[in-house]
Amino acid sequence: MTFAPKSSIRREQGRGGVSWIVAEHLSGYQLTISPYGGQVLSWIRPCGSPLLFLSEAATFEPGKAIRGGIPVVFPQFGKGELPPHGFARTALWDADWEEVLPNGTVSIGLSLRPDSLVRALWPHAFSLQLVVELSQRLAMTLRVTNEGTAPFSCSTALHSYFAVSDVSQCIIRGLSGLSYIDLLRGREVFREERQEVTLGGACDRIYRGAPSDVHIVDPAAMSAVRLMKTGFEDLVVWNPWEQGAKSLPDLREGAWRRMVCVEAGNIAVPRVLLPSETQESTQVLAFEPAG
Ligand code: TA6
Repeated sequence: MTFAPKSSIRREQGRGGVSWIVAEHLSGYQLTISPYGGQVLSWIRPCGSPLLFLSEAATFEPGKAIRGGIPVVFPQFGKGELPPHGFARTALWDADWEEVLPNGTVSIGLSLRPDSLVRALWPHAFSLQLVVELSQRLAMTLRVTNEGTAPFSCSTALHSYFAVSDVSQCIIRGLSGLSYIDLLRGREVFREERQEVTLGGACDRIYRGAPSDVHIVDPAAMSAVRLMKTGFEDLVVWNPWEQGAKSLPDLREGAWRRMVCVEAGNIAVPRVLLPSETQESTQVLAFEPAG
């Protein structure tokens, strides 16, 4: 008698007193999501190799962001009137469904609506929905709805931390010809001429009008992650490098070398949502061997 592999989903006691959602697809890919922040914490290949970086020094305390995985950025990107990258990543989301679909895809729906604390911070009626689907790919759909009677402006992003052997060897393909805002050079705008973008030091760039398809290549691992996006205009490439990492207490010494952030988002030009309007954005990640 042969047993066909099946997908599964369960709850596990996570850190910070939160119950984590742990899913395994019949292909062997695994996923962990924390309702705190609506945050994917891990995405692991069938062989056990993690494709996302999660800091070993990450804090799992109320009010603090978890460094790693795929934080959800809303309604503000970066620093501003609200906490850095907004309040969605430090809020407790509702888990609306956790199920295995007939085709074996694991589907998880999370949502966030403003509580009194959030309304005091940001007086707009909104709802966020994040749908995460694990098959041999990791698909995420982020929906922002204006539930109020007046327009509001917001930025959104999926702040993905990718695990790499050595960021100084990492190659990002698909950005050539784009203009980018360089946050390390006074937000000046430059043009990317390289077919293959490599990082030789600290990098904090917002590539504008980025294509729907880019590759993050880890030559040492002979592998790549393909990032496919819709409804996200920009891509941020970030690594603090050695000096910048020293100001991040939730990043172990030297850990900066094993991560690179490539973040799909609507950042350079925040989106205005009219009453009842929904903005839908998707990101699909797929592992690919890369010779
Ligand atoms: O993603 C780029 C960025 O905005 C950088 O400027 C850096 O601040 C990074 O986000 C990390 O932000 P965090 O608030 O998670 O430490």
